[in-house]
Amino acid sequence: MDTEQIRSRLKACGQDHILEACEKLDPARRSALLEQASRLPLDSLRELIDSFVLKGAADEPCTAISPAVVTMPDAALAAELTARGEQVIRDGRVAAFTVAGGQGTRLGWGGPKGTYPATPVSGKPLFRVFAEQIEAASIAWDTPIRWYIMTSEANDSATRSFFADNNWFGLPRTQVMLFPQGMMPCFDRGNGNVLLEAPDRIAMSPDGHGGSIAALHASGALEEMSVLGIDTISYFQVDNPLSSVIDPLFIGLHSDPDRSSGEMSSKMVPKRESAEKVGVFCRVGERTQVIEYSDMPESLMTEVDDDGRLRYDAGNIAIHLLGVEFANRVFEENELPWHRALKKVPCFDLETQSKTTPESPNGVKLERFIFDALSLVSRPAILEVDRSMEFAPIKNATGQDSPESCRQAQNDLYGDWLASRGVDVTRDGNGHVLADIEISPLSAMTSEQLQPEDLPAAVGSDDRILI
Ligand code: UD2
Repeated sequence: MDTEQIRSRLKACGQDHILEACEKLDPARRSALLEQASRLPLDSLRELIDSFVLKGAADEPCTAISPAVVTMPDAALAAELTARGEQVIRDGRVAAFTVAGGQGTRLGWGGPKGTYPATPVSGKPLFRVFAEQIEAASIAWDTPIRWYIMTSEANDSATRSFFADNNWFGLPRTQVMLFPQGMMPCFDRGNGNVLLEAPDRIAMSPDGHGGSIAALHASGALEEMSVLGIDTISYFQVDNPLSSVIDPLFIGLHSDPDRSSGEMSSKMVPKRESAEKVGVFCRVGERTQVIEYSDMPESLMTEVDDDGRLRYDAGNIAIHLLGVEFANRVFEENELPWHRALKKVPCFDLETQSKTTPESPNGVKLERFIFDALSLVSRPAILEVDRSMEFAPIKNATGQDSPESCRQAQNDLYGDWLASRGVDVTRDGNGHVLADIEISPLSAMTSEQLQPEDLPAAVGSDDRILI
């Protein structure tokens, strides 16, 4: 696109202020700004501003809602699905995929979230926790499992350096692929204009974990998967060290044509309480959908059934399986909606020619959410799993979903593993394990795989057990 084309397209979508900004710049900086502007989604920018920036999608009423249909397999079905899933893994059809582009601001950790030390005894970073699971699964099912990691512009180089400094956590370099997600401009919440963060630079932010579909495509990952015969993507967030990265039972359910269309499947846990900050799987009309906690009307959030159980309790723990064919279709149809978040965006004011740091939200960031793809699925499978075994995210600096709560969850889980093998484990009055316990998946992926010679005789209050 030449300069004149960029100028006329910016005008056509009402972004004349960028041209105004250009007038104050020397030629080199002007062309840098125009070049950045040319990479904006100029064809759809006006529509995006009118549909998502100037009015929130959350204004739509929640109608025709009922609870999602959830699968809770009994032991016989679980065994059947696990065997099916193991075959799919063994056939090399599954890849792991971590979304790690978020900024982790709530936790207050300077680096990429995956570098956060997460395990109770050795303080392994989250990335190593997943790498060990991938290595263990590759050995168990005798196939090198590919690991795709989505970063963002802000943390891509720090993430790559971390992997390089840690020798790719012992995985063959060719088994891991990192790629950055896309970026979206930030907008002025008042008039919808694209904001500048400097005289010659547009303010940008990551396009949400739903941007992973476009990023998987742009990076060549989807194409590579097709070439390698991978048809299933095991998607999980970087913040949850209990994620079972390659789960044969879940994969078996997803690939069972009687129970799923094989397009997208998700795990859920019953919500801890009505106000827990997780999205909820619901049926909306004929489709399954996640309604984000901030969009769920209070009356639905707190509704209980005759047994006193929350009617809408299927909490989204952000662990999904995506068919590669389905991901390609979602990319091509490009229909995931944009969600609007009001944020404080430091920006450059053209009138005063100075930088402003807002005290209240002045801007709109647009993000896509991966779970919106569920509504495009004809028969999704939603699997209920046990929170204590699969979900202990590190999100906040303190309190719920913090490093401390995650540490306790790991100690409790691995304490249960040891107890199931006959080890006497000391607990407090609330049943929480008092020692620090850490079991690497390279030693055992399940309690049954623990070797008798690795088991301690007993676990006291102050012990630190590393297996
Ligand atoms: C998410 C879900 C929530 C619940 C919860 C479970 C959303 C909007 N909400 O809440 O319903 O399921 O997780 O833990 O998803 N990420 C990117 N790029 C981005 C934004 C996020 O890679 O542009 C990654 C991020 O690195 C992290 C994950 O997505 O791994 C979740 O992001 P979050 O922390 O913004 O989501 P959260 O905790 O509000």
